[in-house]
Amino acid sequence: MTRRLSILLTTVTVTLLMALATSMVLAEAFTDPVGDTFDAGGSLTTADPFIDLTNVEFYTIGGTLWVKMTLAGVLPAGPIQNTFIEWDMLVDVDGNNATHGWGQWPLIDNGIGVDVLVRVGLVPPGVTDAMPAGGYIGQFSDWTGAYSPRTFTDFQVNQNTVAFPLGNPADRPTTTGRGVAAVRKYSPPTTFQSGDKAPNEGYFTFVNGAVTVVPEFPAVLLTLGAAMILGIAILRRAKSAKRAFT
Ligand SMILES: [Ca+2]
Ligand SMILES: [Ca+2]
Repeated sequence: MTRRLSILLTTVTVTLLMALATSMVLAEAFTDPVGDTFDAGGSLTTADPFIDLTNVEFYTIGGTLWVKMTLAGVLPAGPIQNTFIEWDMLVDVDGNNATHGWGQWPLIDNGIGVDVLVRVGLVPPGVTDAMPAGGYIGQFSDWTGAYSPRTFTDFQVNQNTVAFPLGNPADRPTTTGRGVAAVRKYSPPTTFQSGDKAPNEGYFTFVNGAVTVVPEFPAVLLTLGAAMILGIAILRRAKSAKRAFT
């Protein structure tokens, strides 16, 4: 009985440790579930198909990392009255959760310290003098000095995909750091209505154009793993103590 329990605990622990060891997977394209869009409280909610991420792909053009997001439906052909939508890449440049120019919003950023927001937004008519008719706009924000997002125009919106470069439009360096892809819909433009993100837990890491995903393991699993290791040690000690007295 004790031996069986020990074997079972060992097997489960080894499985858990293997899962932890293999959680960093090198890849360039990452899938996201269909239908996992959420509301401002984080609860599942029905959303427009162009809010629902299904795939996030990374590739390099001229030394700059690009992201291409695939959605469950075709993106709007033009601006929508009283509605703002954005397809975001939230980037933690310094890998430090304590620095976050954009603020903190775990529902969207999964807890990383976001220093840079690169996005393609769909601006409604009549809200900005720079774009009175509304439309798609590319923006890079890093919150250095006065808040003044840099715009860029070489983003691509095509059917159910949106692609854009992650580098600063001023010099377009290769982006390094960590990131989360997100989609947000505000309607009216100041009220979060629905969103999606990828990965759903954890973040992507960028190193010289190579991207990995690091899913953060729930603390309960790590605690369970540690408890099992402790349990095995206690069982083995008890067993050897029993042997010593027989
Ligand atoms: Ca999704
Ligand atoms: Ca998602």
